[in-house]
Order: sequence, then structure tokens, then C-alpha cells
Amino acid sequence: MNSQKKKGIDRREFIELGVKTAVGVGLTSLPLISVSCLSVSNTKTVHGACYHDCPDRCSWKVTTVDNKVTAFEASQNNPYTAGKLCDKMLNFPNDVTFNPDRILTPLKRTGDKGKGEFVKISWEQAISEVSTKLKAIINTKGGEAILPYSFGGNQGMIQGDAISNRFFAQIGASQLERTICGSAAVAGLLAVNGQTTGVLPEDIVHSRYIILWGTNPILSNQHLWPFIKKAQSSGATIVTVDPFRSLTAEASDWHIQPRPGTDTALALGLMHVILAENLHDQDYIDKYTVGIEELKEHVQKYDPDYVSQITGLEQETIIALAQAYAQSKPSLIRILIGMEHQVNGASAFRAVAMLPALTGAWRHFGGGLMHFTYEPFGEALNWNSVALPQSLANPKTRSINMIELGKALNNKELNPGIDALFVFNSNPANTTPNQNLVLKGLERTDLLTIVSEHFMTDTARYADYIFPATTVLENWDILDSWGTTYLNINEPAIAPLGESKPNSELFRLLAREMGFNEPYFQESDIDMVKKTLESDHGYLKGITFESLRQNGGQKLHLPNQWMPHAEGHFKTASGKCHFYNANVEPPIPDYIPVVYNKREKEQYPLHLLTIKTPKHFLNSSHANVPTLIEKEGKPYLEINALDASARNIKDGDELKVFNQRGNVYLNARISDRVQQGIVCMPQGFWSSFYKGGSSANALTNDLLTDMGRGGAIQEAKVQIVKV
Ligand SMILES: Nc1nc2c(c(=O)[nH]1)N[C@H]1C(S)=C(S)[C@@H](COP(=O)(O)OP(=O)(O)OC[C@H]3O[C@@H](n4cnc5c(=O)[nH]c(N)nc54)[C@H](O)[C@@H]3O)O[C@H]1N2
Ligand SMILES: Nc1nc2c(c(=O)[nH]1)N[C@H]1C(S)=C(S)[C@@H](COP(=O)(O)OP(=O)(O)OC[C@H]3O[C@@H](n4cnc5c(=O)[nH]c(N)nc54)[C@H](O)[C@@H]3O)O[C@H]1N2
Ligand code: SF4
Ligand SMILES: [Mo]
Repeated sequence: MNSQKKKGIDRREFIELGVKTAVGVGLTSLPLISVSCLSVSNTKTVHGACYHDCPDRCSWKVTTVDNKVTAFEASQNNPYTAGKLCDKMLNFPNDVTFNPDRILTPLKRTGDKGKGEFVKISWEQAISEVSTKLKAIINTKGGEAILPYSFGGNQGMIQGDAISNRFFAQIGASQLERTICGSAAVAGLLAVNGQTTGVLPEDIVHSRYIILWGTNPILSNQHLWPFIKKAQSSGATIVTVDPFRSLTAEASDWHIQPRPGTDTALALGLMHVILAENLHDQDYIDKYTVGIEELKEHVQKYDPDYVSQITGLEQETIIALAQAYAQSKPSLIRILIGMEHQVNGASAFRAVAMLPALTGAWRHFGGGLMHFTYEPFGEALNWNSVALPQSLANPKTRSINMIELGKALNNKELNPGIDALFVFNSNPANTTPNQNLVLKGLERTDLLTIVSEHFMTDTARYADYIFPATTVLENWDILDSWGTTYLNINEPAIAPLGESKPNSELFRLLAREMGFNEPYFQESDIDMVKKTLESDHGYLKGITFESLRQNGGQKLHLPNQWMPHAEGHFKTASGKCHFYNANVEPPIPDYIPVVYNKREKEQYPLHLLTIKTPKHFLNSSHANVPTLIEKEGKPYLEINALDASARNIKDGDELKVFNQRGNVYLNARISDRVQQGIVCMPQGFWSSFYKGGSSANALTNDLLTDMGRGGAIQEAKVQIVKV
């Protein structure tokens, strides 16, 4: 178990770092539940935005009559997401806010952990008992015995972690390294470019050669896809690099299908060819980069033959891709998350990020690399609104990596051990790797588990106390974005249903009960929203609290042609792009495979991908909504015909997929989306709904990535039998 003082960089911290380095769809049926409400009446329309961990951050409009939603539709004022929410969210008010299964009162456990048996209690009782128990732990073991666990469930700046961060810092709780998404990618990109924001989403239309490298926008970044199609109709070639034939790969001009986790070698191989064939931009390299000589020497060994052996690609494919990429202008590489969940994840991002500097792609509008859109928000907004107050900043408490939750909960050597786990905005029993170890921890009778939720998730079933959280239709928020440059505020459309309360209010109440009277616990949500906008940065020109309320999402006021590295200006210490970075270990990324011994290879010969292929779920969110489950169908395992016939498996057969960590039962889908030796199952389905009570993460590994301390979730090996 790795617990360390220094945290990895999570997304929020990175945004703050950015500042410091200065750098409609109408509802077909109306909600059936009628809600009495004192504070809201008659017809009103408010603007809001999607809270999900999704790059699109759609802006929407909600119309209500007497606290009932009569229309929920995409806002036309945000041209990026205009006109269309995704399939997951079309019917959100009915599916989530007014879902009859929603938890609307505090609950206290009555049955055994995991059984999901609870009794309703009042807020007063819940707050009083939870704070008494937390105080007892703090007094006997110290605050570090308490571990908060939260992630992407709500990406609003306020309901994300504004007040909770203050609360946990105040009690001296362990810190959570929030690295399950984005961390390895960011670590890799910082080592090369010093920042994540490259080409902006809409500008992809100017590209003429687009490589979608380990990303599946048709599903995961749906509002980018029309822009990609527009580029294609203007003559761009679309290439997808993915070991799985995703919907996007299928719709591309060219699908390149390397073995999982071999992208570092592929990118180094492309650089080998580009340099060998003199297709690089020497002028750009001379002016704006560091370490070309070291790179040249380093990529010597990554010739097409060697790279072909590693990736499984034909040598001709590697050469042709290098030539076409380097010779097309403008050329763009779109990366998002896919590759980072491999052991070599950060190295892959590093190696890929070098390509646009090597070829000078950054010089052309629409050329370069496209990843997150962090830095403009980092610079523009007043992050003090949600930051820790000075007195609590830089806590000295230990950090525990979220990937290693199972290890942490079961580690008898940990001092102090984890006595209380406080989960909100996350469903770790489903989304964290090594699920059975996580569940073993959650089963501990001496662990106090507190969960704030909308539903009885795989995690909430193990709680001692559950607090009912509001949904995005019921609370204030302000939302930046990691995939667009639109800023949104979210105005509550209806009063909180039942006894639900926003995350912020839960932690305010707990703070008050525990005797913390500091003013930073008393700030209201709306005041924090307004304070976030207190900034005279040029990017906020024309954007105010009132304009956002009136119009919905607004685009940051950015320069007309955003070309961040046309003339260098990398945000590294040297100001240059680093092919070689002496401050990072290793200074140049290398392909380092995971080595398995003969016995391991025989026992578990198949490489398992557990990726986000469900169209109607967002991670595990919505995977309890009957209509969406019906649309999605049952969980399945995609298996190549050769691997299936070797095991006498036919399409539709029931299978047990297993390894040393767990078993998952599902049906076979014989498919040429995966190559021989690779199998794929969707992540998101709830364990508690299916045979065996296990889902994809029962088979995944809690290994950390090479940099960024992310999760090498996709490095899993399994065997399969028919049942
Ligand atoms: N419908 C839907 N949309 C979503 C989500 C969801 O759960 N459902 N989740 C949201 C979240 S949290 C995120 S982070 C984004 C993620 O957005 P993306 O990064 O686009 O999506 P992923 O599904 O993580 O991975 C994309 C592709 O990477 C591939 N991949 C896996 N391993 C490798 C590898 O070693 N090399 C290469 N080249 N490719 C590899 C996978 O096969 C997959 O097709 O999507 C968001 N959008
Ligand atoms: N095997 C495998 N595992 C993966 C991935 C993968 O590709 N494969 N992807 C990883 C990635 S990229 C990510 S981002 C993570 C996501 O993992 P999580 O962050 O755990 O995401 P969700 O499963 O969406 O769970 C979010 C929960 O928050 C709740 N929630 C929503 N809004 C609120 C609120 O306002 N208050 C409170 N209290 N709760 C709220 C929702 O009801 C939901 O149950 O999963 C990771 N795990
Ligand atoms: S999940 Fe993504 S695509 Fe769907 S509505 Fe939300 S932001 Fe838009
Ligand atoms: Mo994610």
C-alpha cells in the first residue's frame, strides 16, 4: 500500500496550478411524482448544465410549473452542444430526479453490510450520530483514520468538493489522491508541453488529418463528433488508433489496431520513421524544442520491425501512418483518456505529445494536439471561491491513492488504519479496480461507512449511514469544463425533493454539529458561485452572473485564432517542448512491457479490456434506470471467434470470466471488434443486479501507472469457461 505525503496532481489542483504558474428534447411524459413546494411556484425557465464527468458539458434549459418539470432541453445558446443532449440524459428528470427509487431521506443500516437493509431516520439524528462517531475516531485515532472518497459524480465546482474539502481538511482527515481519471495523461503531457490545452474542440474542422488516439468520441465525446465529420467532409482523413474496434474506429477512414498498452512503442516508431525519412520540421525543432539529439538516438531501436513485433501491426502500417501524418497539414492528434489506463499510460501520452512538435503541426491552425481545456478556466476564474482557506491550505496529512482503496481498507499495518470512509460523488464498489478487495474492506464490521447518494448503489448498500443528495436540478452550481471552453452556471429548477440536500449543505451541517464556526463553512452556494466570477481576466469579458443566468453557457472570450504553440510558448520551465526532460524520470519515455511468467500466461491467457462502451450509462451512473438498462441490454463479453472456438464457446453462451481476483458471469458475444487474445466487457453495469454480484472491476488490477499514480485498470489478464 502506497500512502504518501505528496499528492499526485488531480484535475482541480492542476487548474489551480495553471493559475499559479500564470501562466431539446421536451419530456414525453411528465414526472409522476407530485411535490409540494413552498418556495417555487408557477412557470419558470432556468439555465443549467450537465454535471457529469463528460467532456461535453452540455448547457440546458429547464422549464417548471409549480415545482414540476415540464420541459428539459438542450440550450440553443451554446452552439457546441446546441440542440441535443445525449441518450443518457434525454429523460433525466424522470430517470434520476423523479425516479421512484431515489433516496429521499437519511437512512441507517439495519441488516448486514451489503444487504441494503436500512431504516429511515431524521437529518437531526443522522447528523448527530455521524458527527459523534467521527469525533470519537478523531479523539482516539486522529483525523487520518477518516478517508473521504469522492470523484466524478458531480463535476460542479460547488457540489464537487468546495465545502467537503474544507471539512476534511479541518478534521485532519487523510487526503485522497484522486487519480482514477486524467492523472497519468496530465503527468505525461506536462513532462512534454507543460500544459494540457492544445487545439480547441471547434477548431478540429480545420484539420486535414485527424488521429483519434485511444478515444471513442461517438460515444464518449458526442458533441465533438459532428465537428470531426465536418472536417472529414472538407477532405480530412480520420484515423483511429484503438485495440478495440469502437464505434468511432468503425466510422473512421482507417482503423489501426495495436495490442493494448503498446502506444508508447508505436509513437516512438512513428518518430523513428519521420526522422529517418526527413519528414520532421527542423526549423520548429531548432526554435521551440529541447532534446532532439537524445530523441534521435533513443528512437533508433524503434524501427518498424521492432515496433511491429511489439504492437502486432504490419511494418507497412507503421510507415504509412508516419508518412501520411507528417505530410498532411494541418494534422491533429486527439487524445483523451483511453491510453492512460495502461501501465505505460503516461509514457504513451508523453510519446504521442511529441509528434506535433517534431512535425511542426502546431504551426497550422487546426494542427497540433487536442486534450483537455483546463488552462483557460484556470486562468480566468477566481478559484479562491472554492479553495481551502489559508489556515487549512497545504495540509500535512497523509494521502491515500483512490486506486488502492481495497488495499487501504484491508491494510492492518496502516497506522492509523482507516476507521471511517466517507463516500460522495462516487460509486467505488463499482468503479474502483480490484472490486473484491474493496468489498472485503466495505464488509468490515469495524468500519464506519457514510455515503451521500441518489440511489442504493453497489457502494451505498454497504453504508452505515446514507444521506440523500440533491440532483443537479435542485441546487446551485458553476461548472467549468475539461472538453469545451464554455462556462455554465446551474440554477436550481425545483426545490429539493423529499429531504435531499446538496453536498455543500451536508458538510455545512456536519461542520456546525462538530463545532466549527469558521466563516468558510457559512458561505452559501450562490455566494461561492458569484465569487468564482469575481475576476477581471479578459477571458471573462461579457460573462457575468446575470448574463449566465439569462443566456446559459457562454464561451470564454478567447483570442480569435487559438494557436498556443505556433511559436513555442510551452508552459514548461524552459518554455520549450521537451523531447528530453531531465527533470522527469525517465527523461525520455520508453516502452516497458509488463512481464508475466509462463505459468501466469497459461493460467490467464486473455487480455481483458473493461471500457466505457455503454451508450446509456455514464460510468456506473444511470445503470439502475430500467428504461436505460433495457436499451443497453445485458452485460456481455466480446470475444474473437478463434478464442471462442478454442473453448467451444458459441454466441450467447453463458460464461464465467475469471482470474486470481474474481469471477464475472455474462454472455458471449462473438465479435471481430477484438483481435485474438483480447476480450472486452463493458464497464458500468451494477454488480448488485447480476449473477455472482460482481462486475468488470472484479477482474481489474489496482496497479498504478508509470507516472501520475493513475490506475492501470486495463492491464488485466483472464481465462474464460462456459458455465
Ligand atoms: N457513454 C459514455 N460516455 C462517457 C463515459 C461513459 O461512461 N459512458 N465516461 C466519461 C468519462 S469519465 C471519460 S474519462 C471519457 C473517456 O473518454 P475516452 O477517452 O474517449 O474513452 P475510454 O472509453 O476511456 O477509452 C477510449 C478508447 O480507448 C481504447 N483503449 C484502451 N486501451 C488502449 C490502449 O492501450 N491504446 C489505445 N490506443 N487505446 C486504448 C478503448 O478501447 C476505447 O475504445 O468518457 C466520458 N464519456
Ligand atoms: N474497469 C473500469 N473502471 C473504471 C473506468 C473504466 O474505463 N474501466 N473508468 C474510470 C473513470 S475514467 C472514471 S472517471 C471513474 C468514475 O467513477 P465514479 O466517479 O465512481 O463515477 P460514477 O460511477 O458515475 O458514480 C458517481 C456517483 O455519484 C453520484 N452522484 C451524482 N451527483 C451527486 C451529487 O450531487 N451528490 C452526491 N452525493 N452523489 C452524486 C451518482 O449517483 C453516482 O452513483 O471510473 C473509473 N473506473
Ligand atoms: S453526459 Fe455528456 S453528452 Fe450527455 S448531456 Fe451530459 S455533458 Fe452532454
Ligand atoms: Mo473518467
